Amino acid sequence: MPTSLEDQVRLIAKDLGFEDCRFARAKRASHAEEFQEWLDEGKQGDMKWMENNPERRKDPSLLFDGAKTVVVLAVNYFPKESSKLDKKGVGKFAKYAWGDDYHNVIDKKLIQFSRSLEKLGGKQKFYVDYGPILERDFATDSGVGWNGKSTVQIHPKLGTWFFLAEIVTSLDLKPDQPMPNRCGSCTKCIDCCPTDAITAPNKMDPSRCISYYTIEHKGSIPEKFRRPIGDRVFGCDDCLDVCPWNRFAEASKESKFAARDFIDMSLIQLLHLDEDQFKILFRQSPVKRLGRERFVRNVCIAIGNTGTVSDIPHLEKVSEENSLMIIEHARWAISEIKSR
Ligand code: B12
Repeated sequence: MPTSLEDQVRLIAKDLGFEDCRFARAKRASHAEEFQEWLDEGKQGDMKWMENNPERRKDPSLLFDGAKTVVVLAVNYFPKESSKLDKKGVGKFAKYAWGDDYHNVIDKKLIQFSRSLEKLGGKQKFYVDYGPILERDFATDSGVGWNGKSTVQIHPKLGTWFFLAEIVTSLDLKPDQPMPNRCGSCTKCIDCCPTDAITAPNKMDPSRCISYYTIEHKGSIPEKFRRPIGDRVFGCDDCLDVCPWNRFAEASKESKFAARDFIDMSLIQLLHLDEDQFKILFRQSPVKRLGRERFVRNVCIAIGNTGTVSDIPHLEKVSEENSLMIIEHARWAISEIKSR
């Protein structure tokens, strides 16, 4: 039987299937100033929601009266189907999006977690990705991992393939020690980025990041980034794939993160999804939030980069649609194929 409050909380996390659970003080984030600079420089781009309530985002003790501890949780999402990459004519989805939407999967566990903490006398707010909290700052403070040069948190056993979630609680839990940074002189994540988005260690510029353009950006994708996007249709894993710490990664036990069939569909099949088919195919997937128009925009780029003349009639068909954005990207793809 666990005796300390901290051990009781860790046991709840383990029972709910979290791979790691560590504690940090709910206080102003150690890198709050860097975040403010990031905002001041407009790095959030189309992610306008990042501008909401910056003071609260920088300091979880402002989330509610009596907030004392950030419980930082790690969730492994490494899909066991990870070998299925690089098939000709098939678009690439970032691995975090191969299965069901992690927000829903993890939220359910956080609700249960919070109820258990209530029984221990705690008041809580919890978040996974969407919340006003600098998740990676508190992950570093708690020692769940260390901040990699790509800004992705690295866990000594899970590598880079884990989601973060936090429960901010009024329970006073003894903070864990941060973990030493073990990147050493390695710069693989910086060197491999096709768009040089990692501008210095621990600094990345979303306005150069393929993940930003294919997931968050709302309009036309600037031409200079289209070729580097290659065959990617949603997100980018390059700075994660090269990380040497991933050699220890094991497949996630969460069946909801298992790869869904769409990761094997051809680019041409994806190009011709109508609105209803898009919604059905990506039901409960993070891709759904992108919407069909932006998804087809991405697929056009991937076909432009990898397709052959036999794909041109398919691109001509979508260029008859009434979305100016789709028409423009389909025409770009046709001209790219013709220029090869
Ligand atoms: C906005 C956002 C994005 C944007 C911007 C990314 C960015 N690097 O800022 C875009 C769309 C590009 C993006 C991409 C991805 N994202 Co994202 N994203 C977020 C979100 C919502 C906010 C991040 C943020 O505040 N950015 C602002 C900058 C200033 O903050 P930051 O990079 O987190 O930087 C801070 C840390 O570096 C911190 N820091 C912490 N420790 C240390 C130590 C030192 C020494 C230093 C100097 C700094 C430092 O200081 C900085 C300033 O506060 C978080 C969820 C959240 N609420 O935190 C998820 C989150 C960061 N994303 C996540 C994921 C999975 C991804 C992708 C891997 C998805 C993909 N495959 O396409 C990529 C990775 C790209 C990358 N290299 O970061 C996970 C990362 C999990 C992990 N293991 O790190 C998060 C935590 C979501 C989650 N709950 O799991 N994302």
